[in-house]
Amino acid sequence: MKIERYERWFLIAVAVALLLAVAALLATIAGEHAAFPESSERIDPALISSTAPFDQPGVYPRDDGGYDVIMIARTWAFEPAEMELPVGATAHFRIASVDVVHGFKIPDTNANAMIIPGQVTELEVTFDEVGPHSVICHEYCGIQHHIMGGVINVVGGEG
Ligand SMILES: [Cu+2]
Repeated sequence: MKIERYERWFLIAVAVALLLAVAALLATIAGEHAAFPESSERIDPALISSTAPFDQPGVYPRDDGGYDVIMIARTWAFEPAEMELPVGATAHFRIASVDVVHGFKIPDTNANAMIIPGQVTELEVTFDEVGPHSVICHEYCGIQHHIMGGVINVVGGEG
């Protein structure tokens, strides 16, 4: 089979572009730690309020300088709904739903996950900007879905 010279160049250019796209994808996964939010464990929604750590939702300092943020999602609120974190801190969120599927989004960060009943959703967010950050449920969860939200106040940065 004869392939014209320009056609061969075009085939090579397309192959190179495809390889570059795959390489960029792999570099993003490896370099930026791109990953789906994981279901780290399963939990019975009926037992959440009596199961550690979800029996005491809140913000807890970790040994590595970050924070564990334990949250419960329910119709139609996050618990805690308001919290404070120092700027530059990495928050390790663990979120569980006691009822239906909820969403968890913090605009302008990498936080964008679903909170599925029966699973614990884990994600990490590093807060680099001082100020209030909205927490939004972006998964329709009932008639009052639009009021479901919270706020993370990122404070500090005196240095
Ligand atoms: Cu909702």
